[in-house]
Order: sequence, then structure tokens, then C-alpha cells
Amino acid sequence: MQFDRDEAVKKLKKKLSDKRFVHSIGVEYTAACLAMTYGYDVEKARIAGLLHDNAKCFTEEEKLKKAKKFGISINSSEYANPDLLHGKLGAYYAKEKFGIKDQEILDSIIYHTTGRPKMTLLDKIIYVADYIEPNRKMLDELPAIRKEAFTDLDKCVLHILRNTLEYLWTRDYAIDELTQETYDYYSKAE
Ligand code: DGI
Ligand code: FE
Ligand code: FE
Repeated sequence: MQFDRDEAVKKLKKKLSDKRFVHSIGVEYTAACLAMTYGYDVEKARIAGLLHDNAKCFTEEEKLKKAKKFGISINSSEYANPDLLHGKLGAYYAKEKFGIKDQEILDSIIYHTTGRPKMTLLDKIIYVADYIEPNRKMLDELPAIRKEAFTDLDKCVLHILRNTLEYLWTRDYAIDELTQETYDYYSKAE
């Protein structure tokens, strides 16, 4: 695959806050480590990790406006919390501005916040790398979750989903259908 990382890094540096840029690099190399562990294409995992949050730093109004402009569907939880759109928007930009044609990479960007039932190996790698990368704020359970990431990927995905849902419940945030469906799917599969 032809991908000019230096060029992509330059664009990201302009598009993202310093904190978000550092996080993106962290997700890039954490995704590479997970790809090595589980026998996935390291280069693809790096690209997906690097680009996953490229649309994160727009305001809520901008996210809604851009999604409408690009013909991206918006559901009720995305209207309630437009930040959820940064996955769909990020995949749009990955394709149109970063030249990514690989649908597996684009899907992993679309679903990196909510997950989805029957996630691909790359979906899981990005979902997990996003949560555990070294620059993330420390949470009580993070050391255990980090260990699980490299020993039992599905268990780790479920653990992150459970923590995310608990966080959303305590704050009374709208839960996206996909987040709930993904949790239901992986808790049954256990
Ligand atoms: O973009 P990042 O901060 O790196 O990580 P992310 O894309 O996983 O987004 C994390 C945020 O998304 C976190 O505050 C929890 C929130 N989130 C995840 N699923 C849902 C959700 N928020 C709402 N309202 N509903 C969801 O289903
Ligand atoms: Fe994100
Ligand atoms: Fe992220």
C-alpha cells in the first residue's frame, strides 16, 4: 500500500491539538504492537491508528455541518452528542484527504468509538489501542486492561465496553445503539 507517513503526520499536526496529535502517535505504535501480537498486518494497523482521530478536533457544530455536507447519516445519539461523528467523518477524510482506499482501515476508523458486533481483528486492535495507549489518563483498571490487551483481545474489548457503558450510565449520556449492540454481542460470546 502506498502511504506517505511523513505527509500524513504533517497534515495531522495542523488538524489536531498537540494532545490529540500525541495520542494519535500513541495509538499508532500501540496498534503496531497489537498487530505483532495477533499476527495482523503491522503497516495497516499503524495507518489506522495514526488516522483514527483525524476528525476529532472540529467543534460539535462543525461535525454536524460537515456530516450533512458529506451525506453522512446522523442518528439520534449522534445528534445528542455530535462528537460521536468523528469516526464516520474521520473515515471520510482518511479516504478523501489521506488517500486511504482500504475498506478495512476505513471501517476500523468508523467504528473505533462504539465498536460493532463481529468486529474484525483490525477493529479490535484500534478499539483497544485507543483506550490503552501510553498517553491515556490513568484509570484504576488500566493496568489490568493493558495486560488483557496482549493476552486475551476479546476479553479486553468486553472490559473496555463495560467500563465505557458504566461511565456513560453514571453521566446519563445517550448510549449509541452500536455501543449497546457491541456490548450485548461480546458479553454473549464470552
Ligand atoms: O476519541 P477518543 O477520546 O480518543 O476516544 P473515543 O473515540 O473512544 O471516544 C471516547 C468517548 O466516546 C468517551 O468519552 C466515551 C464516548 N462514547 C463511547 N460510546 C458512546 C460514547 N458517548 C456516547 N454519548 N454514547 C456512546 O454510545
Ligand atoms: Fe476517537
Ligand atoms: Fe482516540
